[in-house]
Amino acid sequence: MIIVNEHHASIKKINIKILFWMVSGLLYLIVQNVESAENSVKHTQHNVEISGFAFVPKKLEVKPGDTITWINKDIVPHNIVESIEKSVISPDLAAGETYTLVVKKPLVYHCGLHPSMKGKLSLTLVP
Ligand SMILES: [Cu+2]
Repeated sequence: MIIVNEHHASIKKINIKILFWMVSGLLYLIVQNVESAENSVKHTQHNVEISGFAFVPKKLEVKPGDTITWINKDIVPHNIVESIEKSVISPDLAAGETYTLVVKKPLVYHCGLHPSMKGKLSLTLVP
């Protein structure tokens, strides 16, 4: 009787081990798939020129993870302030200076030094 019980116990142990490895393998495959799906999304670099007291282009459709670089082509400083919370995005950019941001969410913005200068980044949903 004791021998039979031990035999059953060892089979259970082996089954639990097999189950553990199967679950681990499955999780690994799921993680790999999610990672490759994320890597297959092409991120784009966009430039926004600050020129003639305006953001050019004023509106831009971007994907999460895209990079935006603002380039100040004016001779006066400008900056970028998020318009809803009024949170400062960039420091003052002197003539020729740039500021780069990786987009994570839509952005409605203006220049804190010249509030009539407005811009918008809207997000395109990635399929
Ligand atoms: Cu400005």
